[in-house]
Amino acid sequence: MSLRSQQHSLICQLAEVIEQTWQSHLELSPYPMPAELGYVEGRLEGEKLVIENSCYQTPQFRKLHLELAKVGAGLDILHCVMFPRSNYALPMFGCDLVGGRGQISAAIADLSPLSGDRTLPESYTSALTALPNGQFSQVRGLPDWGDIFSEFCLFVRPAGAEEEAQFLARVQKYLALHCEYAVRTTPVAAAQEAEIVAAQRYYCMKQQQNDKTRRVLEKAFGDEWAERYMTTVLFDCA
Ligand code: 18B
Repeated sequence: MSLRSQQHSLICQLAEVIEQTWQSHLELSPYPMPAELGYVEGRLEGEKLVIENSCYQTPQFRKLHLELAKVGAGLDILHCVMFPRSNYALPMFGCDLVGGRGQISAAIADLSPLSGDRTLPESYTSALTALPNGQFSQVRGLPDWGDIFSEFCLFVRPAGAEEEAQFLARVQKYLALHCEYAVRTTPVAAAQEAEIVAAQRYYCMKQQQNDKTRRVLEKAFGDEWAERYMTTVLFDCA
């Protein structure tokens, strides 16, 4: 990927970790992404925005999406979501890194529950509780729409290389745990799928309310394009 080498080192490292974990644990096939959305460049007002998408699907996941974006010289973004198929009762892995010029301002990662009662499977709760608590000096508060996230949601501004390494290590564990669980999971009965679909809809509807993401896309591509991108590429419903 051409963007990757130009981005903040934590973004490059996390992109590597995500792809390696997917490749080593899951059975990847290509995901049919509209050709015009694989690599996108925009510039309306303000600076140039470049987006690179890589997408896969697997027996358990309808879409694995890793996106790298660069706005001008100063803003680097990594966005990743693993969307389970509607017949798999799995949480939603999501992660967002925003920063540039040497500093990541927002590092977010979560395994978000998609069950009707909005709780994680017991094996996630016990594995995540057992992880060592990171030492982060700047923990950030979730926005109003953030009720989709679990109690294990990590949202920090990592201060320095040591905290960046801790963030990376923790996300690597979230990913490995999630992939290992996913491949052991059997599909649910058809009658349960509606609940999973509804929970994914709710998750996507909330994420679409992130005005910080929307504004970046609107400034480069316009309001209509941003709306279409947020609802069909970033957070499409099952
Ligand atoms: N996101 N993020 O993915 N976002 O996509 N992101 C920001 O320092 C983009 C996800 C999340 O405090 C910011 O404040 C763009 C996923 C949360 O109000 C910017 C793209 C998750 C916040 C962007 C992108 C997620 C946040 C402000 C498309 C979680 C804090 C940075 C490539 C699983 C929101 C800052 C708040 C912030 C931009 C979370 C600029 C353009 C999957 C919670």
